[in-house]
Formats: sequence, structure tokens, C-alpha cells
Amino acid sequence: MGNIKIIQGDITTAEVDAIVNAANSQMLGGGGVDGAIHRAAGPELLAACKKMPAQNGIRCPAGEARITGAGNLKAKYVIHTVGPRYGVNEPAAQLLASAYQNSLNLAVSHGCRSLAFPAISCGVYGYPHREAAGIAVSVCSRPEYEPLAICFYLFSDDMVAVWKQALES
Ligand code: AR6
Repeated sequence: MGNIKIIQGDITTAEVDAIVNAANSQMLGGGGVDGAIHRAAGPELLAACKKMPAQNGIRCPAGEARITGAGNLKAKYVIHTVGPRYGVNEPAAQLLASAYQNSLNLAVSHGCRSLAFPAISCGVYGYPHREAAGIAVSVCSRPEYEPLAICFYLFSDDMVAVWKQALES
């Protein structure tokens, strides 16, 4: 698992091919990491999101992922994925694993060599951190993703500790 790193800091500063956004299904921005990514990328990102096909306002159901350009970010792409709202979207563990897996698959199919993940669903969506870290690390550690340099950008000391524990176990 030498291809997986943990970094404490703001994901919008990541120098990677693709930054993963913990978005909502509408893909029109929001708070948390989604807000930070849209602010840093500028209006081009929102314009790209608006162009994604929508069904009843849904551009990306929970567990799926979509890819756009990255506006002013250093990355080439933003991969927008939607994690489960804990206690609402079920089965939560499967949906969270799918969000990671579909993001990784989009990165691979677009020729990315590196990508950065935030802690999907661990903020407003309320996923228990330890369980989320286990799922994130287990999907990212699959042999098919070994050629990718994967960074987890985490904000707090606590989150870094939880992720490190998952990576080491
Ligand atoms: N860099 C890295 N991590 C961050 C940053 C940042 N700049 N900003 C926040 N985090 P959340 P969710 C952490 O709530 O739970 C949005 O409104 C944050 O501390 O952003 O998947 C969307 O539009 C937390 O650990 O995402 C959706 O409506 C983690 O990122 C909803 O929130 C994820 O927290 C998605 O909720």
C-alpha cells in the first residue's frame, strides 16, 4: 500500500491529476469540501457541473461519480462523487465503497496517475469516521489501483489518526 498517503490539509491545494469532491446529487455546490473546491476552482466548475445530464435535478445518485474539468485548480479533473447520508441512504457501507470505487475507476479511465480524496460522507453526511476510514482504505488498497498515487486529504488531527490506524491495520 505504498501508493496511499495521508496528508493533513486543504484538498484544493493538492497537486494531483484529479481531486475528488464529496458532492451532493444535484452537483451544484454546497458547504464543506464541496464549497471549498467550487470556491478555489471558480465559476468554470459550476458551469461544467450544470452541463451534466440531470434527471429530476439529480446529476449523480449516491454511490456514483461524475468527472468534469477543474477550472482554476491545479488538477486536470474534478471527480464528483456522492457518499451516503448516514442513516438515510442504505446500504450505507456499500454506497460508500461504490463512491470510492467509481471515483477510482473514472480516474483510471481518464488516464490519471494521481488523485486526492477527502473523507467522503464524514462531515454533513454523518458517517462514523472509523468505519468510513476502513471502507476507504480497503477499496483504495485493491491491487487494480496500485498504479495510482492516492492521497487522502484530512482536516483534523483526529481524522488523520483514524485514517492512519485504518491504513496500518
Ligand atoms: N479539504 C479537505 N477536507 C475538507 C475540506 C477541505 N478544504 N473542507 C472540509 N473537509 P463534507 P459530506 C472535510 O461535509 O459529509 C456538502 O455541503 C470535512 O472536515 O464536506 O460527504 C455537499 O454539497 C469532513 O471531514 O462532505 C453535500 O451536500 C470531510 O471533508 C454534503 O456536504 C467531508 O465533509 C456532503 O457531505
